[in-house]
Amino acid sequence: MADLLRLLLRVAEKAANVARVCRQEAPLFQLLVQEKTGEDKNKKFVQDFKTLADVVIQEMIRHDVGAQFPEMAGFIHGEESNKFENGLGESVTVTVCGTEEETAALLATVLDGDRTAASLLARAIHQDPATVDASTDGLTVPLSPSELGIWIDPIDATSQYIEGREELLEEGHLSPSGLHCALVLIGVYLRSTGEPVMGVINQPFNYKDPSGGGWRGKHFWGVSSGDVNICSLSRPKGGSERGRGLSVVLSSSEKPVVKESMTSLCGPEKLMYASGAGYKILCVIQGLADVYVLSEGSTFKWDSCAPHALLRALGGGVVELAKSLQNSPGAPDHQTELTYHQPYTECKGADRWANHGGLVAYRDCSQLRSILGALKVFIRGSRTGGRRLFDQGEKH
Ligand code: 2IP
Ligand code: CA
Repeated sequence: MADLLRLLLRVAEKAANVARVCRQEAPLFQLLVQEKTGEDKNKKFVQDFKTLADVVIQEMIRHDVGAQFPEMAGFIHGEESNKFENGLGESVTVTVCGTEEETAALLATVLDGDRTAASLLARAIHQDPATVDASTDGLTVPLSPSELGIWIDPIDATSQYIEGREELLEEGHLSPSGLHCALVLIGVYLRSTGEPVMGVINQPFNYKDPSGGGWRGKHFWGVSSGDVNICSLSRPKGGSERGRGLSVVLSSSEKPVVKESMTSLCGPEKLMYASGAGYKILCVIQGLADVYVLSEGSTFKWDSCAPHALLRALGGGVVELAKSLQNSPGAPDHQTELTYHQPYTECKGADRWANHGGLVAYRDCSQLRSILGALKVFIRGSRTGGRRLFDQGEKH
């Protein structure tokens, strides 16, 4: 299945192109940042352009993967539905057509006749990027398409993507917010067990070409299946391995009780905040943070599947926080690893696929244990804090 990996790298690059084009081309950018205005005839659509961009990317990936691997066609899932209603109240199903012209014509019906925007978008969708990652040459992956499913997040950290702040990055430091946090995430899981086995991450806005050529992207990939554990990045040296304290990345909207417990564990200077669920896991993959702790059920399968596969390839993983806190010490970590094949049937809509019990992303099992130990001690010492943290886990 190295062919699947190469295909995913290519479609992720195409997706990154679409994301860049939507910010670069004025007619698309205007739609992207436009706020809904009261009397606007197109108000339903204008409000939803970001969703259209997401749907277009998701459908493009679905189209390309389904064409090469028909066995996977019914198992390619994403955040968005491809049914749209335009400003005239007509329902349109967005798909990628056989030719650029046909796709442009279809998109124009959702864009209420805006042919310029529709053509620009269609051109980006039908462009084939030349990039192939030579590091995948000679790779053999012991998996077959009929046992796999896919989760797509066309653009994670959408709010950062729309806002578009260009942060200056310091070597070895994460980006708390801005365009760097926006990622294309494509994760592959085993239908039978839900284990994440392959992941591709594309960061469309990795650095700006100093000669004025605009933003350039960067991709990361990993495969973790049986004896094969390969990642495009090597395992970073960091954390306890280098004798320095543990560093933790959190969402800025994390609960105070978790912020406090992590501050007491690693000290305020090792506590960082960043936007984007996928980006925070990527920070752990890159060694910019040792762990990412999230106590809320605010992420979904499409946020975590791809980066989870990379962490597994590096010897780490992503566990469900609520389950891990209930586990007895010494129980194997793999029992609480997130899986990707089963919905919460008692929930509706996107919530069926939420990571309800929160999560901890880690590279090193001993660091995971330190985090869980610290959270347990803190919860025992603070009754209300404990109750608040467990609310999430008790729901399921
Ligand atoms: C979001 C996005 C948010 C994240 C949230 C995700 O996905 O990654 O940034 O919240 O969990 O579901 P936070 O930044 O607080 O971690 P999307 O942008 O695709 O809706
Ligand atoms: Ca997301």
